[in-house]
Parts: sequence; structure tokens; C-alpha cells
Amino acid sequence: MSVATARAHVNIALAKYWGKRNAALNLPAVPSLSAGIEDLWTEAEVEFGPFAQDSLEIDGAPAEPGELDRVVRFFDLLRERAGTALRGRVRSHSHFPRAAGLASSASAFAALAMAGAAALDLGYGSAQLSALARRGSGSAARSVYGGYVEIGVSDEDDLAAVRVATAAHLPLDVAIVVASDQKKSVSSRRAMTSSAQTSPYYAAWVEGAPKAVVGIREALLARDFAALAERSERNCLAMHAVTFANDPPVVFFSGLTLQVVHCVRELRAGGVPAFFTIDAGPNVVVFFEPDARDAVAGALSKLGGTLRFSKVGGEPTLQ
Ligand code: 2P0
Repeated sequence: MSVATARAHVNIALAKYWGKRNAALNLPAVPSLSAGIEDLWTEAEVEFGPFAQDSLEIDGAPAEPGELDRVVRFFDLLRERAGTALRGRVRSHSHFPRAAGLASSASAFAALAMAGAAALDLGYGSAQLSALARRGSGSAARSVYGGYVEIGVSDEDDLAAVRVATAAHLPLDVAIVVASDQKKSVSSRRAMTSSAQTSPYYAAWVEGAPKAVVGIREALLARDFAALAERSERNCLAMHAVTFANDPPVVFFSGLTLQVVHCVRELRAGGVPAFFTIDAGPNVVVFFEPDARDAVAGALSKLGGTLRFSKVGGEPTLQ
């Protein structure tokens, strides 16, 4: 086969990946745990052939040089593994605002890893695909599975994510408050590097992360929504506290971000089973029990931004 198409979904971390222990191998400094999102995905068609150079088309237009460079480096790794000099041609499209803090590099590199490995007949299983996707983007290692997925820490290049639970174990809905669909001013990668180099809270974050992930995993496996909500929100705010103290400081929140944070906390205080999380951008993802849909939609729709609804899921597919 020299052409393959894969669809992989966005994942949103309940326990955040923030920091690297090895930049060359893209190994995370902390474990993380995420949920796949059913309706947000990237589809990538990858073809390897005797082309003059690698090319990347996103939503019908040629990619920016920086985006292409990252894919070329990823394809260099694929070529090394497959023992080939063939160049790759990618056509991809995504179903969400790119680079707006919805972790689009996760779905993109997971789809590229799956389609690229298939196009080059590498014969990889899920763990190898996850480890390969990680080299493209740390969070992409988690998008090789749907449902609830965790990745630990290791010094080895075979570090891969594992599925902790299917979506059916705890079927949550999600509301995404798109506060901005503009491209971020600071990339996650740059901001997390700056955290490691300059934030006085980074060491405490790395030290506390393993225990935080265990707590989130245990709450998930026990279907203890209240504990999952408290622990996930705290982990999210701890990550942002690290970036607030970067030099120069990084504030991913907008005014609307904080309005949603307060709104969701008030909802939960009033008995509505919902919690928020925020990645490296102003958008907020609210997880909630399906019965709470009307309460969540009613409260969030008063605040502004664009609201999108989905649910936990996101099983990737390869054609
Ligand atoms: C996460 N984020 O766990 C965290 C929370 C953003 C905030 O993973 O450098 O784009 O490509 O490995 O995967 C974003 O980091 O970083 C991220 P790279 P990535 O989802």
C-alpha cells in the first residue's frame, strides 16, 4: 500500500501533559490522562511516492512553512523506520478551529502516524502507533485510542499511551465554549518549554503530577463524578498557575474563559454534575452527565462565545 487515510479525534486532558523530560524523543515530564471527543477529528490521507518533496495541504490550502516543517521531520522518522527515501503527500481536514487550544496537533499527528505507518506498510500495532504519534506531538499518543486514555513517563522511545476505560464506562457529554477561533499567540510547545526554564512552580507541578493522575484515574474507574470533577479542575488550574509564573508570563485565559469557570463552579455547587477544563488557549471544555444537558446549555448560552456539544468517545479509524 502507498496510500492510506486515517481519522483520529481530539482528546482533552483531565490530567494535563505540561513539560518534557526529553525534547529530542518528545518524552513527557509528567503522566497525563485524557478523554477522546467524538465530534472533533482530523482526517489525513497520506501517500508516499517518488515526489520531489513532502507536501501538506490543510483544508484545501497549502500549509504554512512551520506546519510543513514539523510534518517533514515526522516523515523523516517514518522514512528511517521504513528504510525508504519516498516523499509524502498529505491532504488533511479538521472539524474544529485549528490552533485555538483544542489540541488539534493531537488529532493531526495521530492521524498522520496511523495513515503514514499504513502507507509504508510498517505493520504497527496500537502501542507502536501511539509511540510514533508521540514523536509528532505528545498529546497525539493519546488519540490513537478512543475513550479515556493515559500515558505515563519513561526514558524510552517506546513510551505509549494505554486505554484506561472505554467511553461507555463513564459516558459523559461535553460542551465546548469556543472563546476564540484565532490562532494562539504562544504555542503549547513554546509555553511549556518556557515553564520548565522560568516558572518557579514547574518543579512542584512535575513532583505532584503522578499523584494527581492516580487520583483522577481512581475517580474515573470508581465512576465518582464529584471526585473526578474536583481533581480535574484542580489539575487544570495548577497547570495554568505554572504558566502564569512563566517569564514572560503566559495567560491563556480570556475574560470569557473565567466567566465559564465561575459559571460551571456555581452550577456544580447547585447540584449540576459538570466540571471544566482548559488547555493552552481560551476555550473551555465542560464535561457533564448527559442528564445535565439542559442546565449546562442554559447557563453557558448566556455567556457568549460559540457553543458546541459532543460526547466522550472518538475511536480512530483507518481506511
Ligand atoms: C494536554 N496540552 O495534556 C496538554 C494540556 C496542552 C495543555 O498536550 O510539544 O501540543 O507537541 O508534545 O501535545 C499540548 O501539547 O505538545 C498539550 P508537543 P502538545 O493535552
